[in-house]
Amino acid sequence: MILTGKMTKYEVSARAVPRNLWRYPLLYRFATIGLFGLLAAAASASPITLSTLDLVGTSQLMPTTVLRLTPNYETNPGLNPGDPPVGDPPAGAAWTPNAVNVVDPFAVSFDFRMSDATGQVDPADGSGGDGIAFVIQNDFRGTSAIGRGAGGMGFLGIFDSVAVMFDTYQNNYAYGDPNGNYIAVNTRGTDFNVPHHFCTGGELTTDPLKAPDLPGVTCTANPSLSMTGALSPLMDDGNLHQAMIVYDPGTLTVYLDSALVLSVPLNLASTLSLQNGTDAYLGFTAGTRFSYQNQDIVDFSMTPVPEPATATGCLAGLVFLAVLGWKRRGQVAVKAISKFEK
Ligand SMILES: [Ca+2]
Ligand SMILES: [Ca+2]
Repeated sequence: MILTGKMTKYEVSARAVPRNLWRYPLLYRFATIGLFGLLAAAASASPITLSTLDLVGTSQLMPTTVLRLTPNYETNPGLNPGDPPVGDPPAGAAWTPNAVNVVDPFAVSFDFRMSDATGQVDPADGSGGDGIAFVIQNDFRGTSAIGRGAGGMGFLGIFDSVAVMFDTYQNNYAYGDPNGNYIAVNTRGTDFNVPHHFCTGGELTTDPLKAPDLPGVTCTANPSLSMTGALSPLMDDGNLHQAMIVYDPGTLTVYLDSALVLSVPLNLASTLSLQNGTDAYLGFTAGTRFSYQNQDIVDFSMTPVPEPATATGCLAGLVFLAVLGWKRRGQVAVKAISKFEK
């Protein structure tokens, strides 16, 4: 249920357990308790109020409780594209005020909207850039962390982080973007993160013969764990899109509009340096420059996922309940037939 669609919120209370439960056989009691345990775990889906996030750079909370990571600098009155308010190129970030456990299984879900795409044309997908990233980080700046805008998407330069990039602008040889509408998962462990995908000849580039984008920065592995091909439709088409990211230690899986688009090997506990060995900040970054768009987060929630052993126990309970129900119906039917035969 958690892996394939929107998170469902259940209302579960002790009163929901049948009052006459204890009259039933022992196995039935365990199966029932297992089922309600599963429902209770699902009920702990926690919406994260956008107004509680710590905002950095161009991020602002709109009156309609939309988190705007970057505005479109070209079409918003009062904003001068040549003079963005924070840095150049512009970048925005927003973080949970406290670090949260990221070593146990969890799922995050958010809706995003990238609208009013104008400006410099990306041959791969038209105007509009540069995209939004979901970031897990324990940077030394904490909730003040922010990286470079434009193709840096607001996370280039954030240390000790993993970024899930929803990239809407194809950058050149330096970054190696496959197209102008794809998703990738990037990390350089505890070093600062980058949107570059390849490490070629010890440099972060796809073409070592050209001047490096980050002179003096060396690498030993590709920053991208994996990336998709061109997605459809365009993520910056102005419509609301739902993203879900599921972490099970060893694997990070990304869903877009309920479709599985990427699954990468990742162990956060060994990849990052975490607070108390367990905690990091969660949040979003975005960047823009010359190719403009509003980049918004509309809602955000986090759900602990039951441990596999618990989930298996609950599943066994559900199967047992189904078998019990089938047998019970059979007995009722037999009794009913016997009644008529008398
Ligand atoms: Ca675009
Ligand atoms: Ca890009």
